[in-house]
Amino acid sequence: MTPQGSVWIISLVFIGMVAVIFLFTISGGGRFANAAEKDHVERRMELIRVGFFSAMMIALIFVTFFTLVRFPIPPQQGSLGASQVIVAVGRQWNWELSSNQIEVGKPVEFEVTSDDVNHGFAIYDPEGELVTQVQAMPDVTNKLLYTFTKPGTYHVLCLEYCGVGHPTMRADIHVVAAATQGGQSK
Ligand SMILES: [Cu+2]
Repeated sequence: MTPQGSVWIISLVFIGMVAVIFLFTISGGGRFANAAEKDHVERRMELIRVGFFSAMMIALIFVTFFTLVRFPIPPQQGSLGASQVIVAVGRQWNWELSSNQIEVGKPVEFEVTSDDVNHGFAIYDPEGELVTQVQAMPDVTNKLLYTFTKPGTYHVLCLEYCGVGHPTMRADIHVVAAATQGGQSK
């Protein structure tokens, strides 16, 4: 389901729940035989309201927890343990990559920085869809961890306007089948 679809369903469910409370309140109001009955009904209504909103909060916590997408930026301190590491430096106006060969199916750690101004390090797949990105900043190394799942020629583009040569900031990354070493890989 698309994120928009999920948001629609969640919104409609909660709108429905609030509507039920309104209808319940309206239908129960303004007809008490005496003060004791009014107190009794009001206490019952309060219990129902508290229970209802508690249930809503608990449901919301569960829905939120189980629909959260893992934050795509890995820990920035220490090693990420990836077998492939590529240092990427952005500058006006090109990308310098320590390697442009990546083995498919194995995590690769990008260590991204800039020589001059802020750039946006973005990797697009062969169909032109953005697969991952991180900011390239001077004096800072941002780590990006990504596992390519299909081979092909990927393109690195700059996502942050950085001067007249910005559209020419382009590099290719070749994602290839895993090398066979000692017959272990297949
Ligand atoms: Cu740039």
